[in-house]
Amino acid sequence: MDILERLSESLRIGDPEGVARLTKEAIEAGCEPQIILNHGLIAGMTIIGDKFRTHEIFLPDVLLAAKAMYAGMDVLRPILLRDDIPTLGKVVIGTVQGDLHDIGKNLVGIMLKGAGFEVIDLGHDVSPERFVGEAQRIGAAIIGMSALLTTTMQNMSKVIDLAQQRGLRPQTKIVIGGAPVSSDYARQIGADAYCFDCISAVDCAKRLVGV
Ligand code: B1M
Repeated sequence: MDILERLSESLRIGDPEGVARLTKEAIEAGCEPQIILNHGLIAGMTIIGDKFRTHEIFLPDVLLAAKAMYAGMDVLRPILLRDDIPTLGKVVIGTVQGDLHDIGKNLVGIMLKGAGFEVIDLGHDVSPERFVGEAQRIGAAIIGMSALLTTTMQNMSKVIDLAQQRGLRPQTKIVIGGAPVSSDYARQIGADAYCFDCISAVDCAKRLVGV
């Protein structure tokens, strides 16, 4: 079995030590960090999602897989982050109110930091008031929102409405992402962009700040 398949399997059985060790081994074997992320860690988590949907596994299994995912991200983080580039602008990022899923949002944060953005991560379950208040306080160029639940994605439009009321629009750009959202949804709620993954989020953020 190839190392990335073993990594994905180790994540699926919720083995943080195994995931950390195999992530290091993949790096030492010369694998690109983004390949390790996509074909090892995210691939494993996608299978977990499918099995959870079909009731083959249950919430505690998903939690263990999430812990294992973080063990891999901890190894990759210092490699993906570079501190030798000038700042491209400030991004306030968070998962919307009512939503605890933060793995994808954290990956987006890491990739944006690695590309040179100053990222202010508000965490998960972030209220519209916090998103907008913090963006206003620090003069953010971009507000980035993540949602993984169909029941929480509607909270994105509350943030956009509040940003509009406080006079932050259109100069503060709004980027959204997460499994249930799409470009159509972004258009519908008046966001500036939808990003499919953490790689496209970097290109998208650069385009929005004119780099
Ligand atoms: Co939950 N969960 N979960 N979960 N969970 C999903 C989302 C679900 C699809 C599973 C399923 O049924 N197949 C389902 C949602 C169904 C729906 O709404 N239609 C679901 C459910 C139902 C729930 C609960 C309600 C379960 C329950 O309690 N009965 C509950 C809700 C809790 C809450 O939020 N209030 C719940 C809880 C949890 C855990 C806590 C156990 C755990 C989260 C742990 C954590 O995040 N710290 C968890 C997990 C891990 C998942 C799955 C399995 C994996 C999510 C993940 O981390 N994926 C997920 C199934 C799935 O998505 N396939 C599922 C890996 C991550 C890298 O991908 O987050 O999509 P993702 O991020 C991507 C892109 O979307 C994009 O870039 C990232 C990578 O490149 N992206 C952005 C994301 N945000 C972006 C922002 C951007 C740009 C791009 O710009 C700002």
